[in-house]
Amino acid sequence: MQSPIQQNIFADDVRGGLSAAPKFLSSKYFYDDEGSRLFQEIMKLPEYYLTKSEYEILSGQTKEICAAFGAETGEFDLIELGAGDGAKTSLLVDFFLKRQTDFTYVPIDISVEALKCLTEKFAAQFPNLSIQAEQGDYFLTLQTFKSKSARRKIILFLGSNIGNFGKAQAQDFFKSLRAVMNDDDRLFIGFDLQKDPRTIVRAYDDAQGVTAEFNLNLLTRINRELGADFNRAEFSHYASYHPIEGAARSFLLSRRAQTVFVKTLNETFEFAAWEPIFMEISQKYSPEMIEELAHASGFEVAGNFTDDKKFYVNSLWKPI
Ligand code: AVJ
Repeated sequence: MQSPIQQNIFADDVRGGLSAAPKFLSSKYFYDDEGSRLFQEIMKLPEYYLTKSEYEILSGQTKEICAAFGAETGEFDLIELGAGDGAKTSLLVDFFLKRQTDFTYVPIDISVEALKCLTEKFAAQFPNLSIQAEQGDYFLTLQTFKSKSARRKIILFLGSNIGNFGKAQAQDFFKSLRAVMNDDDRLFIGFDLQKDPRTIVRAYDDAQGVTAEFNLNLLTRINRELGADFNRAEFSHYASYHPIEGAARSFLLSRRAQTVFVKTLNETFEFAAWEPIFMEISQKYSPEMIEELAHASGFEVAGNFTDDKKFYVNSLWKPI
């Protein structure tokens, strides 16, 4: 459920996206309760290597990663942006708790449902953990960071969530993070690396069709929340990878010429046969791009942790 203001922003964004040429919808709206559940399913898919690679890194190199955080002494806030189900984060939390480190875990997520699940799970798994969950858009929540506490901040941005930003947007995002960070704070980011395009396309076009469902669910959400009459059967999920840009993109293609009415907007939208709606970018990085991005946004790379296949990197950034 969203507030009336959020609902208006959603309606405006849908109007904007469906009126544009080419049409688009923002992937940030994928995560209603059903969308969050579908994303949990995606993470379990054999084709979706990202979660497995990051898990391998965080479980195999926990000690080195925590040492690189420099968090053995003093108290700090462990802030997680887009926390999701916290499966990977629990590896770090467990490690810190066993060393009696004094910290508060601050998960931030847009989905109420996801936060509730996470908080319950962590409360059961770690009775001694201090948790301070925050629901909201992390862009907005960010602004409250500086006033929140004087404690050292270790900010986690895992799961290749940064992939959903284009390159310019990613730089703006890290710059605004930098602005609320102090010199001894750290930022720990999960990047998906460039690799065989076939491996990437499979991850976004799985055999069971869960990713297709994940995309189509946004049409269902628009039907429910904005009174639209999208017929999901008339749209087809399509995933592509552009090896020069390193961009995986997904689209919903209109299978035929059709008209969709959105009641809340009191507007109709025309779709030509095979016209695409651009749904999501999942940017893949090269090591050079990561270095560049860090410097361009006011950081230096203090450490990189990769999996055996070099599919993925968790990069630790230090403000400069
Ligand atoms: C949550 C943004 C990392 O882009 O890989 C998974 C979302 N989309 N399958 C990604 C997603 C389709 C995912 N991120």
